[in-house]
This record gives sequence, C-alpha cells and structure tokens, in this order.
Amino acid sequence: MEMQRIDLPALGEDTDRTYRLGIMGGTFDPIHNGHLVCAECAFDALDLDMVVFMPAGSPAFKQGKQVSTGEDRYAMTLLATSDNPHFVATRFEVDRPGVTYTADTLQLLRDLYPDNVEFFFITGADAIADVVAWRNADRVAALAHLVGATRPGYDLGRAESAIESSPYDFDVTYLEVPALSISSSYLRERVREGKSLRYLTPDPVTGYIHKHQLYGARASRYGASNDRYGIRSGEGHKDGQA
Ligand code: DND
Repeated sequence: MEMQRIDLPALGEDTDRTYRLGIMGGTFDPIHNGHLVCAECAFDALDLDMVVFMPAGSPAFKQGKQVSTGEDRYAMTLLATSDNPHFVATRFEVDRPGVTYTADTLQLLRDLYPDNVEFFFITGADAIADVVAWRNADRVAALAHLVGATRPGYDLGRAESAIESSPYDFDVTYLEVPALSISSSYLRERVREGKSLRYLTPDPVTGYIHKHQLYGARASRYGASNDRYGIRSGEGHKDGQA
C-alpha cells in the first residue's frame, strides 16, 4: 500500500488479516492525561494496531468560540504522544481548509486505506450522545465503530438511548476508563491562575504552554512562575536552588 501521508500509520499491507486503527479526534486545547489514558485503554481493550490523535482543524461545533491555533494544538498533541510507539499525531484535519466534520475525515481516511483496515473512532461517552446529531451521522455510522469512554460519575443512559433511538446503525463499545475527571477547560483555568499542570498533562505540553504563553500563561520558568514564591527573575534561593 502506498500511503500518501507520512504522518498516518501505514496499515493494511498483509491482505490475510484485518487491521484496527483507533482514531482519537479532539480539539485538544490542550491535550491532557485523560485523552491519553482513554486512548491507551481503547488500544488495549479493543486490540487496536495504532491510535491516531487527530486535532480538529476548524472544529464544526466550536465556531465563534476562541480556540488555540491548529499549529499550537497539533504541536502539543505531537509532544504528548511522541514517547508512545503505538500513538501517532497527525495533521490530517489541521491542514484541511474550512470547517472539519468527522464524517468527511472518515471518508477521506476510507479512501486512503485498504478495506482490511477498520476504523474505531474513540470519544468520551458524553460525546456519544451527540454523535447521532453530527453532520452526516449516517456516514459516521457506516464508516467507523465507535468507542465511548466512560468518565467518572457518568450515566450511560443518555448515550444509550440516543444511540437506540437513532435511525442509523451505530456500533458502539463502551469502555471503563480509570477515574480521570480531567478536562481541557480545567487545565486552561489552572494556567490562568498560575497553578501547576504537573500530573495532568505530560511535562513537555506544560513547557510548550508556558513557552508560547497560551491560556494567559505569564512568561515564566517551566511549571509555576517564580513570583509565586516571592523570587524575582534572575534571583535564586540563598542556598543556590532556583
Ligand atoms: P471535542 O471538542 O469534544 O474534543 O471533539 C471530539 C471529536 O468530535 C473531534 O474529533 C470533533 O471533530 C468531533 N466532532 C464533534 C462535534 C461535531 C462533529 C465532530 C461533526 O462532525 O459534526 P476534546 O478535545 O474536548 O476531547 C477529545 C475527546 O476526549 C472527546 O471525545 C472527549 O469526550 C474525550 N475526553 C475524555 N475521555 C476520557 N477521560 C477524560 C476526557 N476528557 C475528554 N478525562
């Protein structure tokens, strides 16, 4: 198979077997450990070959809302996934002009990959209830299996009844993900308040946020800003520790 894009995994070469490609779509503003754990659980539970992290280009549902640039969201996604051999970050949607719809993305991937590669679109279970109303939801149902990761305290009722009452034939697998009630908005709020992101997202992502002063981050040292501790820039502790 000749894959035209270098940042998508080349799957499907052995025609005697089926390949399972996980697709983790998201705004990723910023990406966090909830997304990463969710994808890792899906990888294990569904026996996936690879998981592609796909930051949304111009998200269909975020029109009019302030979202960081595709370049920044892609860069953070790349940093967060770079040490995992079965995770790949792709520019597939970021590079596509106009509003990005998942149905279009799945169709473009279908055209790229041979038939022995199946798609598993991974989302939070709360998003599953909304998928039925996505643009061309019938195409989404036809092109991919859905994986709904349950978040802490989440009642599956809404997702299940939405799927059952949909006229389209969605194939959904629900997946228990360890208790991680992390959200991108929580991270943005913490950055604005000068609080640490340690253990909420990989450290290189925190470094990127501070380096590029996203979400109201002040130009500061990695992690928290020095002035929290009453230290002026360029000054260290008396014992030499900065
Ligand atoms: P979000 O903005 O919800 O992503 O977008 C999710 C995907 O849905 C993207 O690929 C969108 O393009 C697509 N979408 C949405 C609406 C309409 C259409 C398409 C359309 O075509 O009409 P976030 O960055 O907020 O989160 C990424 C994923 O991670 C989501 O599925 C979210 O539910 C999930 N998530 C968690 N899962 C487990 N534990 C946590 C999570 N936090 C977020 N702590």
